[in-house]
Amino acid sequence: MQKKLNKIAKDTNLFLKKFINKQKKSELIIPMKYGLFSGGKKIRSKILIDIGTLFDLNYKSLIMVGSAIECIHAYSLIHDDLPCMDNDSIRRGKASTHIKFGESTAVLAGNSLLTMAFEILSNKDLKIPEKTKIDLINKISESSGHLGIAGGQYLDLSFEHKKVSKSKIIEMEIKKTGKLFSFCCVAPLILKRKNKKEIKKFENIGSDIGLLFQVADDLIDHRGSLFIAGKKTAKDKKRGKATLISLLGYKNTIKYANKLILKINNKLIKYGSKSKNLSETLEYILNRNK
Ligand code: GRG
Repeated sequence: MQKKLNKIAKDTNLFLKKFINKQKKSELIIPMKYGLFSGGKKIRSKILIDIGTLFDLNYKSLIMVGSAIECIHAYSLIHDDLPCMDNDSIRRGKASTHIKFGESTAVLAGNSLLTMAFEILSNKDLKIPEKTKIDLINKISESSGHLGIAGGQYLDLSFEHKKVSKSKIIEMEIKKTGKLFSFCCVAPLILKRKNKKEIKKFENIGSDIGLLFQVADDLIDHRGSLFIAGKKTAKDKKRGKATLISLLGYKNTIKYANKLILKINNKLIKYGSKSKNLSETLEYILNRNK
């Protein structure tokens, strides 16, 4: 698993470096690269490739789509660390982008990474029909906006120090984290021009993967260490964050996560051995320590 993840991370970074190097230079390139290349597991690209494997899709196109996803992900992390959001000074074991370059630069580098995702998906080297490009851009925009990452982040901040129901926590986590995973799961079906019903099915699988990912992230915060996680831990309790652990307790949260894995795997049975990579990724997501 780690070997496959490393290869995907290497290929994604290579594409992104070439893409950025082809552009005219600007002062924002250095903080953008800092946010984009300062580590990162590239787990979203791995999910995209795993689902792409179910449909025998071209690896190079998937790496390009994955690179767009990683730009949005890097943007969300830069903004998440800002003082007006989660106010974190360490990310991936290094100083957060705003600590290194200042707040206004971090905001602008983040915005530039968001728009770079659209540049990647609309660029001529991505050799897919125009209609498919538009559908991909439409879906990734929806996943990032008020019904997706930004909306989820809003809920996350507004729930601090409040008693929040399980369904509200799940809604927040699916938006904040799940929507981008849903895009990873749906993009291969858009590339294959699959019908709406099939797309919906994979959108739901993505929501469950996102939920699993977020639960695992909360578990790391609960029991992890800064040295291994590369970011401060034990923050959620201090900040009064609404998480499933705060509501269900540690053991029940692990049970909940295992049930999610079972649910996702059951939906993949029809793909036989082709779904092995994805099942492996799900185990990795739950058992990771960073
Ligand atoms: C609209 C894109 C956008 C952002 C603005 C700040 C914000 C709104 C949203 C924050 C969303 C967020 C940071 C969700 C948490 C998701 C999460 C657990 C991220 C950690 O992902 P990893 O572990 O990170 O994959 P690495 O470092 O491996 O890349």
